[in-house]
Amino acid sequence: MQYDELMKKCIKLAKQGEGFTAPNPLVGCVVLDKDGNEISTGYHHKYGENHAERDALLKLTDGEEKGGTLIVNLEPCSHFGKTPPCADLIIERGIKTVVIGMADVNPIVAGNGIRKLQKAGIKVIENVLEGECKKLNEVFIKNMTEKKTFVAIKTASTLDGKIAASNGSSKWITSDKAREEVKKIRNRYDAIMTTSSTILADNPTMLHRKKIILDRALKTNLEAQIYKDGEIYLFNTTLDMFEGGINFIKTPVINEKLNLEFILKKAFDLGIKSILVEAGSHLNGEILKYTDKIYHFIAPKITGDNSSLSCFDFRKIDNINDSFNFKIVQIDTFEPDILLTYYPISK
Ligand code: AOF
Ligand code: ZN
Repeated sequence: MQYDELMKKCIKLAKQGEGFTAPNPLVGCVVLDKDGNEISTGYHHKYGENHAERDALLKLTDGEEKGGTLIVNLEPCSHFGKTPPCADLIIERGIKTVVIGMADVNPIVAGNGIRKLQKAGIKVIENVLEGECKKLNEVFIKNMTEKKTFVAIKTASTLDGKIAASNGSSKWITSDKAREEVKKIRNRYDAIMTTSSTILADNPTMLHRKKIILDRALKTNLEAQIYKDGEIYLFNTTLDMFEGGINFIKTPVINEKLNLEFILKKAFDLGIKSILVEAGSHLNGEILKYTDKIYHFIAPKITGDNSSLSCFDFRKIDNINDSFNFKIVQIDTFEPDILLTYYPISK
């Protein structure tokens, strides 16, 4: 209870690194002096740079942290990586209490940081706001524990669950405010993923550093907007080469569709640790079983169109009990639209 607010501050600081720290976690840190006054903050800015604890402690040069408290959302590291162990620096600086949000899931740290601190006589308070800290680093946790890429879907529908009118046009379902939010969501992920169908229907730009495009028969025009920026990974069934700035990746098929398991594994091996899928009904449906999180914008509109697709149209079921089930964890408003954020309950 006592440290909840400070842990929230660590989470907020950590988020400043969003989009830059992968494959490393998001970490923020607050330092208090022996009387409980806040004297420094820090966060992990970018992959390869100082860890949050080091960032905060190196700002202190007069020893005012001696006997103080350090709050951090992830267990301090104990290993020599890109930088020396944070636990050593914390000990060196004479910190008396360390408050941690969650233990590190990285096997080379996993409890060793905590033990190192305790051995040096530091009091360690664990699992403060653990749930929120785990949510903050859900991508890092999945990568480390399952050795798999985190997959999120962003979709936008009308109240009747439609993503397009019958002519296939879906580009402008939601408002400007919702679309601004989509840009922020995109930035949190290493890559976006879309399909030839979406490119052919909407010619979207989808500004991003890395783009995964599923185009089995290479139907899209390489002059389309989407190809104008970012690193491109074009999964298809024929070409396997790097040409014209595009990584063509030859991909096996299952039931005439590109093999998603192959694609996700390939992405992980290429260092793409999180993906935001922005496509239509079919890919959304096919990838649902590999999906960790869904961002679903809903616009207060009803098309009533009985021939247009919904956001996840991919099969026929006879029993509602065969549905995929989710837990809605957040509802935000982007006037006049809403955003539901939900996670699969079991996979
Ligand atoms: C970070 N930032 O603030 C903390 C991390 O590759 P390295 O040497 O930077 O080490 C990365 C590991 O360090 C990471 O997997 C995690 O276990 C631990 N803690 N990492 O990038 C931080 N505290
Ligand atoms: Zn560290």
